[in-house]
Amino acid sequence: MATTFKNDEEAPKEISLKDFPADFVFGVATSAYQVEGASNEGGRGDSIWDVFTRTEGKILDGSNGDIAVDQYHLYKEDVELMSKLGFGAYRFSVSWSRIFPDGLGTKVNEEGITYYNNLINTLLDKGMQPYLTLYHWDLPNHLHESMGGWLSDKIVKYFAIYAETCFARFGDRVKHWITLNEPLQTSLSGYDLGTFAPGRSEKSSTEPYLAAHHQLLAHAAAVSIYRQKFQAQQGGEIGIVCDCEWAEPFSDKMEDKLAAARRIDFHFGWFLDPIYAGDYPKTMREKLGDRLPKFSDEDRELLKNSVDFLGINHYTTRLIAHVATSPDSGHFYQDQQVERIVKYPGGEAIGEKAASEWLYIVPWGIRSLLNYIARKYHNPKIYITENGMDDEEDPKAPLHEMLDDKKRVGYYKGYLAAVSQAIKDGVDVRGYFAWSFLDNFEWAHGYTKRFGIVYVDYKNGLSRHPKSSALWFSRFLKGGEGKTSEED
Ligand code: GBH
Repeated sequence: MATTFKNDEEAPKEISLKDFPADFVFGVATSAYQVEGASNEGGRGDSIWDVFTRTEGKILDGSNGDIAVDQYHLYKEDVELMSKLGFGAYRFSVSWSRIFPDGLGTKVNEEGITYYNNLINTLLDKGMQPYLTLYHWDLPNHLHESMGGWLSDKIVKYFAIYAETCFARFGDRVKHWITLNEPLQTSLSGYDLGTFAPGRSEKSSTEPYLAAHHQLLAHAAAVSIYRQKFQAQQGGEIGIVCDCEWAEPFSDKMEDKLAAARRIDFHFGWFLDPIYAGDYPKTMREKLGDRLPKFSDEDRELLKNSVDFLGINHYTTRLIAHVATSPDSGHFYQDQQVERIVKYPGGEAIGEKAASEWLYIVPWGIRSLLNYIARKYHNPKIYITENGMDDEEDPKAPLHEMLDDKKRVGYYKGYLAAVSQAIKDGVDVRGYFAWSFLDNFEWAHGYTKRFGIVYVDYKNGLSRHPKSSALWFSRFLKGGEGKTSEED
């Protein structure tokens, strides 16, 4: 059973750089569709998100990523600012349809290559390391329309061509590769709930599992190409990013403990068990039967140990109880028979809520999660590839109010303290990326939620303004104690 750090008394109140190993990486993260914009420039083809955002009712404020925060044109200023704040790394994603506009991989779009070369070179000039995600949800639309995207096994081949092209063109300078961002969300939100592109919920008892299967095979194919053809000369490393909410049993009852374990299996064991051990978790195989695709012996061999590191996106924690019928809609939750709860049995909230309904602030959850992963998967090398919280957009609030993000400063201090505790527990965490560098297009929530440590003024030329949290990071990274008192 999982170790918990609930009611943790040891968690330090203040943290400093000295609480982390000397070579620990601190970075910021974004993704292509959320920040780049320039959707019709540079020879880029449509992705499924371009099409999805045009569908009435899918995006809360009716917006899209056509312009987003225009990083395509503002990348130099952005890199300059990250570096000035003291970050050593930038995790960004490549828009697949900038490299291959129809996804088929027949002809490279050189303008797309040039854009990422410029971005990568600017980072290196500033002494920052690029962490490149190949896929952060923006599938070339043609691959979806013509063959069903992630539902088709043909996608494995097209992803492999795309990945190989990126290794060949960027790998002389990019030493940290991520194949997929949160394959769970592609499966669950894209093919079960229908809240993300491609917005399917027609066959939600089977399609999420099929989409996950093909994502795993595509990941394994890309890793195998990297290892066989590039890794020896280029000397980089490759991994995957999974989103891992922590699941704490609601009570000491055995059925709740089993429910929490099941929840973890369905949430990230779904991807990590195949990647570390070559097959889906037993709980999933038992519950899903024939709805869960099967790996061939060859698949298993390709999948086993197909990562040099594990990227973890972590935001929040839930209490988990066993229920016959889950209150959450979606087949995925019905299949798990769990209820995700935000109040302890006594009625006390698990943590303060951020702006998004799903995001409760529970710093000890990340320490429990990291310890669980270290124990279950033989202490892998880990990067926290996303961590952060959002504020509600308020078009009427004065700028100085929006920049004064005390709650976010508290979030980062709490979570970083818990990460440093996990390192002391023996978990092999090598780096940490704040989500996000900038306010940006928050998927189905459009621009109504702000996750940035840097504010973007949507009404004034998308100008960038560091929030208190960015300034806090800056002092922290320069070896200051990380106290907020100076600006309070
Ligand atoms: C990450 O996903 C993404 O990688 C990143 O692109 C994103 O901007 C960031 O989180 C913040 O959301 O309100 O019912 O629609 C984290 C996992 C999956 C959590 C989708 C929120 C939406 C729930 N996220 N989920 S709902």
